Amino acid sequence: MANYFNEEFETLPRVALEALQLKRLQDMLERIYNNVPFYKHIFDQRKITPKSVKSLDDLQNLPFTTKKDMMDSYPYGLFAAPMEEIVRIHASSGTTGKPTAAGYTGKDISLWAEMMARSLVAAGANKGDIIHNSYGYGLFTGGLGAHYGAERLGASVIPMSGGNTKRQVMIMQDFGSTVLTCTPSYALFIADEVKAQKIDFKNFKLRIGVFGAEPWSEAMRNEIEKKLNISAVDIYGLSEIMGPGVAIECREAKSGLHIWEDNFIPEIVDPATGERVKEGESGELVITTVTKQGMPLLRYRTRDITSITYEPCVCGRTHARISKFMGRSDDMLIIRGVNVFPSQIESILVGIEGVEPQYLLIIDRKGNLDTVQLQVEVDESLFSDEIKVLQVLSKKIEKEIKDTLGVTCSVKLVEPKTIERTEGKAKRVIDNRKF
Ligand code: DLL
Repeated sequence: MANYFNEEFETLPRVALEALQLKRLQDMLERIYNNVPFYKHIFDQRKITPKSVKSLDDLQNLPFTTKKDMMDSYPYGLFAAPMEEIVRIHASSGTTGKPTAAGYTGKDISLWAEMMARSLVAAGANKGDIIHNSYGYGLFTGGLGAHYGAERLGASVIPMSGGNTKRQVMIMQDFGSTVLTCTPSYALFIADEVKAQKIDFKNFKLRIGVFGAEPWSEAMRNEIEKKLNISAVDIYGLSEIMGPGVAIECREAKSGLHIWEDNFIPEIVDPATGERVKEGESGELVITTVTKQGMPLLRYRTRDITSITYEPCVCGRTHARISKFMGRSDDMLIIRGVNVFPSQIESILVGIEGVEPQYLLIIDRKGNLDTVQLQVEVDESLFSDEIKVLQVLSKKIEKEIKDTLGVTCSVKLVEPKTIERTEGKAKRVIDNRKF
């Protein structure tokens, strides 16, 4: 089985990789300075020119691009290529107000397909695979992104999109799907359906899962691998930068996601000060796209919290690895002064027998005090049991959360399958506080 999709670039020695990054960065700066008035304006204001950048280190003196800049330029203000060259437009899922639009030239689409093909191979897939793609097709980049990558690899892609889970299970079994691509929460949803139909994943041909678009813990990986009888890896991406395939775990290490550095220069910064943090320390991921033509972005603040390592990896890829994401800086909840990421709750729940990692956090403010109710689904086997067992279980969850996160919450156990499932990104928090 091939180990790499593009061996030369995936294993480029670091010195060569960094030289390539610098060259591409300098070209990209010229491109945005000459074609995007927004960038010309801030460069002129700060008296910087594309020529000011002589080394990769100089990048940190350049301005950031933020989500707000994208919104202010909505929809096409940051495009660097004329509309004649833009062949596709995607948009972020944006929960409030307008989405952000991203335009791609034909070259960008081709580059994206290669990044996704590299990612699939890193996950362990190859030409002979049948890729069951349950990411949503549409403005969301998941469906089409994974689709083009699978085709570039030369695998057979089944363009399922999300929804109609019964049919998904039938197709998966009948067509002998070997790779599943979807959100991790939807993978668990499919597992529930398989269980409800009293079929066993051991009778399926599925062997690999490529899951992303939302944070998921190591504990959730173990749960998914066990339930679906597969090897599962984490994939990262965002519409503003490209979609799925910006970074991927390799099947050999499953320890950090290789970010394709020949196209994306990553930096990790302190979200409050914007200063770079040390290797291994967590902070906000900032990405500069050095090869994109349609909408190149300079130092884009992703708001995703991770850390980076340049340590060599057993798989032989030389591209740096970012750690599994804690969540987004704007998803971080501050409950009675304590910082909490929903993914930490998930990790705790996966470790407790009798409950499913399906939960909903409801936060209110009574007087000046935050109150938290955590609704958790229990296992079918437990729900029919006597009240006392359920009481003991809720106390146990409350104690684990208090001990691990330092947050007091009241747990409400709910019947199996009562918490709303989505085929896309899971909704885990309802915050009723008014700030
Ligand atoms: O979620 C692109 C994607 C599709 C990635 C399919 C992976 C698989 P957006 O809808 O623009 O794009 O959302 C991007 O989702 O900034 C992160 O906050 C979050 N996200 C994406 N992948 C991961 C991941 C797609 N593996 C936003 N772990 C990003 C944690 C993730 N969060």
